Amino acid sequence: MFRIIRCKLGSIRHFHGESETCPPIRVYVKDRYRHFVDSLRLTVSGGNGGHGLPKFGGMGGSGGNVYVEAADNVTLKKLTKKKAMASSGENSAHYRVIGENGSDCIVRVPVGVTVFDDNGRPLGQLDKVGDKVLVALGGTGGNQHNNYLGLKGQKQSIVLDLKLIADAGLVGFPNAGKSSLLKAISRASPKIANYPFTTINPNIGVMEFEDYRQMSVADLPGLIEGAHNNIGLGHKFLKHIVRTHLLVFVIDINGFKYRPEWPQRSPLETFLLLNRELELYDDRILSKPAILVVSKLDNKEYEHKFYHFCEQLKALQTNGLESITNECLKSNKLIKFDKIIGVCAKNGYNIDELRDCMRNAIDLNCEVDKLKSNQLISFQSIEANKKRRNEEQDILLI
Ligand SMILES: Nc1nc2c(ncn2[C@@H]2O[C@H](COP(=O)(O)OP(=O)(O)OP(=O)(O)O)[C@@H](O)[C@H]2O)c(=O)[nH]1
Ligand SMILES: [Mg+2]
Repeated sequence: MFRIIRCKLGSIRHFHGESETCPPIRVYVKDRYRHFVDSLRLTVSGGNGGHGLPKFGGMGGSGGNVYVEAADNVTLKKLTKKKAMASSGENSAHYRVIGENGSDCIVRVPVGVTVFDDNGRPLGQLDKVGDKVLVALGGTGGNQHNNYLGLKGQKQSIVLDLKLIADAGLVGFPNAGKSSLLKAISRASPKIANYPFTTINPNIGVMEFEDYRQMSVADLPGLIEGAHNNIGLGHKFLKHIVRTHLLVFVIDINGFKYRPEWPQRSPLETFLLLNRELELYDDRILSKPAILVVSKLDNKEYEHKFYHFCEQLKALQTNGLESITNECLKSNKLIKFDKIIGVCAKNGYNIDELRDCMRNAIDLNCEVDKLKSNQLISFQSIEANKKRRNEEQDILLI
């Protein structure tokens, strides 16, 4: 009988009985290398300027510059080299009096990267393919102004910080059904399992519609009570939702319980805890457009639970946060949902409605964000858009 043993370096040994029958075969163990990199430090050096030739008044070539450019199909993880260096300019010589310039070095990074210098000052933001930032200038070639001595290229340490740019971000506690939802609404196939922190790195799925409109959705690792104290995976991945147009809160209709010794939280308590964790990370997130998805509504029995939860939320909106007595659940501000929808990822219940609802919300908010950034519309028209959104704000009941 064959036994397969996973060895230290991802190799697999086949054993037949006690004796080894073949040498180890190295195979790629996917999970082992699945490490998501969203921040990286890099040393960049511009090329040195070439020396001039005083005898002939010859000028050295300038050193190349280093640029960081946004491109498709690259990840920060692929940037294995920690240094990026442009080439130096050519010295002036009797056979070529004007030296050639050094070639530029281009560091290709994924879209969504912000480049910072060593002091944390932003040098540029790369939001679309082709966006480019100059991070190190090449030295000037030697000429009569610098005594024919080529200057050194600029050298500095930069930080590349990636914030995924997805249209919508799924946030919720572990096991809420975020990845199952991503699978149901898009073609993504994330890992799904019945234990907390199945997702340890963000997954991106693309929702496609009949008119070829595409929208990206990010499934983030689950947050838990106390994430602000770095419990669980902490707030590490929350930076990725800061730039999404829509937040999708996913709450399990059965509530949440992280460990047997922890209290069982009702859906309302789960919502309040999630709200609190987001507020503790950055309270501006709570002003973002959001919808609430109540998951795992497998059958009619859950209907009354869902209605009850909606009633509780309505009461909370009317009575305000003062009505909450438990200090652990308190926040200063409550997120406002554009829609509340009950779904079941397992049997596809309300999934198409959710897709439509997300699309409408994203389209509306993309429009507002675009106009805001281009400053094409006046404050009044932004307010009009907001008003329109508020008017549309109704509860979609099953
Ligand atoms: N009954 C039922 N179970 C579901 C449904 N959706 C997801 N589940 C189950 O809930 C468990 C957790 O699902 P995931 O999609 O992995 O949850 P998650 O929120 O991504 O969890 P983390 O990655 O740990 O944060 C799995 O066992 C799923 O099969 C549903 O609609 N009905
Ligand atoms: Mg998951």
